[in-house]
Amino acid sequence: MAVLEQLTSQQAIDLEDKYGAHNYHPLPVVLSKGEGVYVWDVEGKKYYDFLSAYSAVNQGHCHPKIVGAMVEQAKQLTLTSRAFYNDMLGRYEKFASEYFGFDKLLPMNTGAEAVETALKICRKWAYEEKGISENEAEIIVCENNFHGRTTTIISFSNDPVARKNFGPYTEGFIKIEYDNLVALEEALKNNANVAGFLVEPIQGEAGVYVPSDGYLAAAKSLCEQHNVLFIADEVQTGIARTGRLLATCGNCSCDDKNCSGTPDVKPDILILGKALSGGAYPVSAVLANDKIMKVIRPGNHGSTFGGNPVAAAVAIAALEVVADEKLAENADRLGNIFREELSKLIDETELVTLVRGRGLLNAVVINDTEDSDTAWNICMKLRDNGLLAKPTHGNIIRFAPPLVMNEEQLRDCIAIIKKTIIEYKK
Ligand code: IF1
Repeated sequence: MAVLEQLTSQQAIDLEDKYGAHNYHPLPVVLSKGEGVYVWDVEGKKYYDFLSAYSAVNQGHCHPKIVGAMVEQAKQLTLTSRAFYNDMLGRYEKFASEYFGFDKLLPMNTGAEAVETALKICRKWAYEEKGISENEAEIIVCENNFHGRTTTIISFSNDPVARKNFGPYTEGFIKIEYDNLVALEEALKNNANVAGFLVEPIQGEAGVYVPSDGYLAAAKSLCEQHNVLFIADEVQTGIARTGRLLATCGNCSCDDKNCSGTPDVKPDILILGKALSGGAYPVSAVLANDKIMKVIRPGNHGSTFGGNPVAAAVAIAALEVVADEKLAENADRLGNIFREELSKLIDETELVTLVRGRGLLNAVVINDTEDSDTAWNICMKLRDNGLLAKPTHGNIIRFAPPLVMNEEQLRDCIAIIKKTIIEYKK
């Protein structure tokens, strides 16, 4: 079989099974085309995408402005490495730093790399600015976190599947319960060497856990009181996904500073990824002000592809799309409709116990045990009905469409989801 000849779905699945490491268990659908809120499988069937590549495709599949920027730059200059300057990186760093309201940006490629970068900056700041003894820094993290899959990051994970048999583990992390200010205050009071607090504004993989109102603001305040850096991992919640530019800080261009009523919480270190490129290219970044970012000096950190000209061009275009198309406002408005309509299922079927989320990052909790396959089977029926979604943990289905969706498309999807769940028979 010629490598690029047309495949059937089964042929594509068989190839991955035979020649690919089995590090995923995908829903059995083989996609070959994407446009806006839609994807098509190799047999030509059309689906609504309700995962958006885990919130990387916020701007919609193959957005013409983003793809156009990528193609134009790729024809000009793709990669210089940081051994030399190029004419795109500085422009991107200025644009993005001002866009999010920080002094500086350190460009990387994947979310996990950006998280690792933030941890390194936090530790170095602790030793050189806070005066913690070298190799004694502690960083507070939350139970049920997801920050990526590197050895250091899984060292502070409590997911046995992500962690077991990957030791020995990196030290220097204190785990506390998410959304628990007493636990955070205790950890800050009882540990003299705390450098930072790393937190997801909403715990995505854990099941779209939205913390109590005021949690993030109070947590930031506790960090300030103890001279500890507040590090926000907005890889999944950022870039308009939750109905604001960031789940922590609106930086809204619109007059109403808190369009979704959530107070602004400015992180000391902001971690971005995924939709920073609109899903067109691996782009991640760490942003901070000079008093923190100054600890990084030549030779401390870097990456061959970090901040390359194509990444720079793509990220500028992706962020311009978010502002031009008012994606945060759209996510906020459509998210309210989604939760209002799906919550009606709680009274219509025993299968649904809860609907939660912010903006267009939502989850439906299925009335079954974590180890049941009910959520998976519902997602298989959703696939048959033309909508793609996937469970996060056992009984929780995440629903996260591209933010370019319009109300008519959303209501069409709500009807598909409702019909599928109501008609589902175990
Ligand atoms: C997979 C999960 C989501 C993230 C946050 C950092 C990263 C992620 C808050 C790392 C990545 C991705 C990874 C992907 C599936 C997806 C995921 F299910 F794994 F947990 F979204 F919830 N911080 N999340 O969500 O970014 O290195 O992947 O670019 O690994 O299966 P990355």
